[in-house]
Amino acid sequence: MAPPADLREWIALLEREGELVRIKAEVEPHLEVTEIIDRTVKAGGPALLFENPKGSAHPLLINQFGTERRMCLALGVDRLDDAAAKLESVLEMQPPQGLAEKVKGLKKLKSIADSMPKTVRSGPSQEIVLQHDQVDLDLLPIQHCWPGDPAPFITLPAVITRDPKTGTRNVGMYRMQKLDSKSTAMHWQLHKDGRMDYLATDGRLDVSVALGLDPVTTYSASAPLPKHIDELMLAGFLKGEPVELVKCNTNSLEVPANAEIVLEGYVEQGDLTMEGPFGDHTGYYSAAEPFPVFHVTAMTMRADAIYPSIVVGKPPAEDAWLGKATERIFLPAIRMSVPEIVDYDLPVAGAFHNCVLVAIRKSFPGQPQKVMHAIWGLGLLSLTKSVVVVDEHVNVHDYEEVFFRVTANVDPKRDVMLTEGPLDHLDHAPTRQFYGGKIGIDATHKGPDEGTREWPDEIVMSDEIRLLVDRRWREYGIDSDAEGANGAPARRNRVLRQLLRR
Ligand SMILES: Cc1cc2nc3c(=O)[nH]c(=O)nc-3n(C[C@H](O)[C@H](O)[C@H](O)COP(=O)(O)O)c2cc1C
Ligand SMILES: [Mn+2]
Repeated sequence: MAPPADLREWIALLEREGELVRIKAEVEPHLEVTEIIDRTVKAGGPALLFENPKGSAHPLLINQFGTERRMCLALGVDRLDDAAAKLESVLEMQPPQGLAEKVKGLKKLKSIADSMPKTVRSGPSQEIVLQHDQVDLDLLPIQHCWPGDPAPFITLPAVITRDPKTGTRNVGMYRMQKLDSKSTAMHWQLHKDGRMDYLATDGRLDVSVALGLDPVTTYSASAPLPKHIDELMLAGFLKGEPVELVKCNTNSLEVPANAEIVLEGYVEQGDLTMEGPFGDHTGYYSAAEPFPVFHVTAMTMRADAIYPSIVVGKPPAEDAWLGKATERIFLPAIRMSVPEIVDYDLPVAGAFHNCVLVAIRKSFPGQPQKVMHAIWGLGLLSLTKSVVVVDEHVNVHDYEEVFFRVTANVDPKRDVMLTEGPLDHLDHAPTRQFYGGKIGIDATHKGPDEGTREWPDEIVMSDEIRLLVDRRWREYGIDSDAEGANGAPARRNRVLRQLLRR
């Protein structure tokens, strides 16, 4: 099933699948939506379309990505790993042998060629054009998310810039604090590509912001691609068709033709404002800091445009599944440079940058430490504060099992590595912002070649008896979710429950 072509198709799909509730009651975008959505997300509830947000004629869509099922529907896959598999098949391409393989190879290459965005003459995102004096952010139901926030924030934007030197496009998701009816702050954190584009100009940088896209393109804005790769190409690849773009009216950029709303404008060197505090995905308020001012020179939209939003806060929040999609989709790319990685998990409660659990196929001493260093050197994963390494047969998504391995297999003096390096912009724990301690825990089995005693055998039931009990299970009349060859369904449920636990 192809992913939805625009936000409206997406809403229709959610509705058909029983995944969306329309709310007719007038609801206040100031805090009230947050409390509703926080309860809904934490209960695994549906996407919500607020049809009458107070003070705006535009409906507000929220929680479109709030469950694993919806994230899969968004990407048009049955499992998030299926999206990764598609990428893996391209990354792992080998020189083809024989005609059949050559044809298959060409198909894969075509899927890459078809991923490039293409410019079209017109699109619904420009049905209405408000320029200069007509620009009015007050038209939108921008949410004031948390009590300590100083203003409303646009929370689900795709922010588009071009590198002034190379011309490469970048699309990122960066919150935007509303300053007045024609400007916002632009929260480009220290390690992000948008900020690099900003720093590379000595004057003005054109910026356009797309709101209300098809879900794959929205997701792609949050994906941590290397700087030289256009996120719209990833979107095109995952969608299986190119993202269509239209030229902006008041700056040099192009924006998705299918957007609900577009803000065109610019930022300028030296033009900064205090941004924040903001109730952030760390579960705490991130401190007020200076960030560039985004001046809006045009606001274009569809007639009856729908405004998209998301609330981050104490995990788990809606962004959990955007993060999980990235975790899955990037695994094949990570394996390209760290092939011993079998699987990994970024716990939602660890706000993604605080903790990585990684299972490796170990074949030499020091390999867990090699993998820790590799993670601390890989893209935005380099900001990870703690890395836990386990053996390949450990299920890293089962946090109780990881806890078991860490407590059982670790000699703290031998297996804990403390080091230091760059930390996430939002990490409030280190003494100094951006830089501090890191911990690596080697919870793998060790053996004499690593200078330890003989490692004991793990307790495992024989296959013969397990199969026998599988076969006879119903006969015992015990019933329960322990049913199944190896308790897999029970374990999966447990993992899901953990994810949702506060
Ligand atoms: C809901 C949501 C809000 C985000 N807000 C910000 C933000 O305000 N500032 C920021 O630098 N990154 C933010 N991020 C993370 C970036 O979108 C992410 O790191 C992305 O890779 C940035 O794109 P870039 O790598 O092209 O810079 C947010 C992510 C999500 C899912
Ligand atoms: Mn980027």
